[in-house]
Amino acid sequence: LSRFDWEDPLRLEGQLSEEERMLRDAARDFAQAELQPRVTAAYREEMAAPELFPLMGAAGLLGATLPEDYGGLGASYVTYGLIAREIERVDSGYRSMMSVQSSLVIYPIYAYGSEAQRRKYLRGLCDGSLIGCFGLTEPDAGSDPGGMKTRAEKTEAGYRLTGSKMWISNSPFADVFVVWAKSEAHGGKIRGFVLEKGMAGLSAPKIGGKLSLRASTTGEIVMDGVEVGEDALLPNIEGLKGPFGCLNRARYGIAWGVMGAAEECWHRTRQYGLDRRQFGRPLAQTQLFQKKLAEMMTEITLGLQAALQVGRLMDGAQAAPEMISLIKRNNCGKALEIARMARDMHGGNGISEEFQVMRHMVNLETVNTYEGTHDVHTLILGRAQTGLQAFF
Ligand code: TGC
Ligand code: FAD
Repeated sequence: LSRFDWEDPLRLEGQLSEEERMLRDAARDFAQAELQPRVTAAYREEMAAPELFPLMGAAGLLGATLPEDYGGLGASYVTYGLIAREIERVDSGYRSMMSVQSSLVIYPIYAYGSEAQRRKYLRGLCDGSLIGCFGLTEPDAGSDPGGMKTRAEKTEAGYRLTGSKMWISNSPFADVFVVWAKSEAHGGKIRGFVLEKGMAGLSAPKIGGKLSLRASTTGEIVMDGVEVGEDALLPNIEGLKGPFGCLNRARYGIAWGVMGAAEECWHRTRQYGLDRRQFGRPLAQTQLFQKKLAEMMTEITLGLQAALQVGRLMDGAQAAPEMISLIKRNNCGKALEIARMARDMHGGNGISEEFQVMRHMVNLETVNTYEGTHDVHTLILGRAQTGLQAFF
């Protein structure tokens, strides 16, 4: 039998290709060099950070799975997950900026857009010279996006959009807005539209007072009769499966990302327990402390292994949405538990920004809620095995 590596108990490393490891290392170097030094102040001051997009773009972190022809790297979904893990090791808000851009803006324009839309937006979104946002949620339609009120009315030249979106990552500084609306010209079906900053009637006020995900900027999207041409419509999708197709990818990335945040909490806590002495011995030499470290190691190892399996299935076009619900739900829930334990195990220092763990804990409250709440994914998994709809 061979040696046990506590940092990689089931040898994830050996299951990655050379290219995946290389891109993962580049993402880690970027995150540690560019993001880690700024995150404590950015979180405290709730700083907007649009300047990070070109930096992430130059590092190849935006739209990594997109073909090279359109500005991506042609990377695997496993690589995309590894990137999310490295960014979220620093902060869930920074991973949010990346995953909205990659999965919720670049992906729908590529998958559902016309060739002209792809050529117009994708390169800029991949290099970070354009910032995107995704408007699905509304003040009265969160878990139930089918209840949205935003409407697209047909005009002579195209459409007029009216409605408002709530809790939209990146919207206050976005250049490109992918928004979903019920279109009367398409029998009231949900359709996607690409709007641009500066259009008459379009505004995106910032939402203040967030106690979580403070390093990511969140806003509304207000559409007060925004007139667009036919060329703003995403032509190749209709119905809720349009936004859900994007959410599948973002939720998958989140399942990896939260494991990065959890690993950071785990590693910091282990070190803290080795350094901090009480009752004449290191905290790490107590049974309760070791039990909690064992829980952390176990859940993270299983969560990463599950995310890798779903990633391999995605790369082979074999993944089902319920698999993604399973890992999004479980990994977020476990990461949140781990961050709460880490906060507790740091004692008083655990509430200090310097020790980082409480920021992760508070961020993970958001991540457990967005992209389908923990309970919404519970109901998706309940429906999958009973055939019974329990949402309403
Ligand atoms: P339901 O009847 O289940 O489905 C309606 C249509 O959609 C299709 N569909 C999917 N297609 C692809 N992938 C999926 N995961 C799909 N889920 C459903 C389905 O086949 C059907 O198609 P068709 O052709 O038959 O019409 O829809 P429902 O209205 O009963 O919805 C149920 C529910 C609760 C599961 C769903 O609405 C849901 O997932 N709610 C959660 C909403 C959510 O996740 N919002 C996220 C907003 S974006 C965000 O949070 C970004 S955070 C920033 C960041 O990522 O960092
Ligand atoms: P609600 O749907 O009102 O849910 C409230 C509670 O009720 C939850 O616990 C939920 O699980 C529970 N619940 C709901 N329905 C049921 C049911 N049928 N049975 C049992 N329990 C139920 N959205 C976007 O479109 N784009 C973005 O970029 C984006 N970014 C976000 C960034 C942040 C910081 C946050 C906080 C949110 C963001 N969201 C975004 C919105 C997010 O997706 C929604 O907040 C989420 O889907 C939940 O919707 P809600 O807030 O309306 O909660």
